[in-house]
Amino acid sequence: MSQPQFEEGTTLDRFILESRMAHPGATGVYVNLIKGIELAGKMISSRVNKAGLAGMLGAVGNVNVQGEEQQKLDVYANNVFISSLEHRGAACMIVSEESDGVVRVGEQWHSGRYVVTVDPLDGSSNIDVNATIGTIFGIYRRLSEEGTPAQDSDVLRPGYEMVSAGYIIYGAGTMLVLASDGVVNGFTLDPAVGEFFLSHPDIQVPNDKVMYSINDAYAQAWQPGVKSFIEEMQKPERKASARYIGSLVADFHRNLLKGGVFLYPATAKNPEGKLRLLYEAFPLGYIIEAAGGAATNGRKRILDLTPDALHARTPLVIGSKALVAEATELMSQDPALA
Ligand code: P6P
Repeated sequence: MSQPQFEEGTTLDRFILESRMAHPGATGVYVNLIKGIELAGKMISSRVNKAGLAGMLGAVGNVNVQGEEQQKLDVYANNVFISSLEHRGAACMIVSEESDGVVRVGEQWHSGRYVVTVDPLDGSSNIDVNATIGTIFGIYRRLSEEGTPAQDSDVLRPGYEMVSAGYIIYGAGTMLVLASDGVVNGFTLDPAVGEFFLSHPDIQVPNDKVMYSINDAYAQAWQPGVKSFIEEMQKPERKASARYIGSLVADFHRNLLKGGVFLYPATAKNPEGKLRLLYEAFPLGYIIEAAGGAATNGRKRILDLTPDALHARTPLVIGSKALVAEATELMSQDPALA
């Protein structure tokens, strides 16, 4: 669907309101949902930017459902994201990396039309070293009847059934990247004004840049297909470069804008991979395809997968279409680990 043309400087609010006009049956519920996500992004950005001053660095002494040590900002981001959505009548359920089970909104909000999946603060192991981190979200339109309690079946679905996805990246600046109607737009926060402004309209991932992003500390555990791809990338004639920030949102965002491929493959120790399907691979897979790129699990298109559990993991190969295809061709010949 072609979107109305917006000039740079358009606010996110104007963008989502005018995009609604491209949907004759739109009721404003999606606009309401995105405004809730926008508010959460502003609040998390403000807190992240002064974390060192506000005593918000470090761990809380708990581990989350993933068995990962919870950082104070993880907990804050999760609470802010949920509270920004659960009292708006737009979302009926939230699935968060930081919450063991689904978060169903209160009975008075069962009318909510959308289910939101979220990694409230991806890359949180980088918080204490002031590296770029981010919030990743995916949006499904519910299958169950509006006004009734949401069901697990509203969210344990293929990724291609999502209707929108995005992330907020907290780096040198704060950007909200939103994929909707098959188009990816980037909005940069002006903290002095408190508004997101369109800065990257209609993002298309370059297909000519040879850049790869993988944690080669695990090279001894890689399957042959991964080893062959990385060796191919390291041939002088490929003129490749390598970057690995260790924060999925940061590595993804760089590849989205500049081109390249990010890989987090399965190993014998982690046969399902490390990254999460519902709130990491699916939203980023939705975004990259809308930007002209691709995402697989090393064998199949990520968005064709169906999670069997809320916190299901997956191997991930994501970025420029040609590089993803080259890596997947090699990796699909490896013996299955799971
Ligand atoms: P490794 C951060 O902890 C994270 O979940 C992603 O943001 C990142 O891509 C990955 O893990 C890094 O994992 O094993 O390379 O440290």
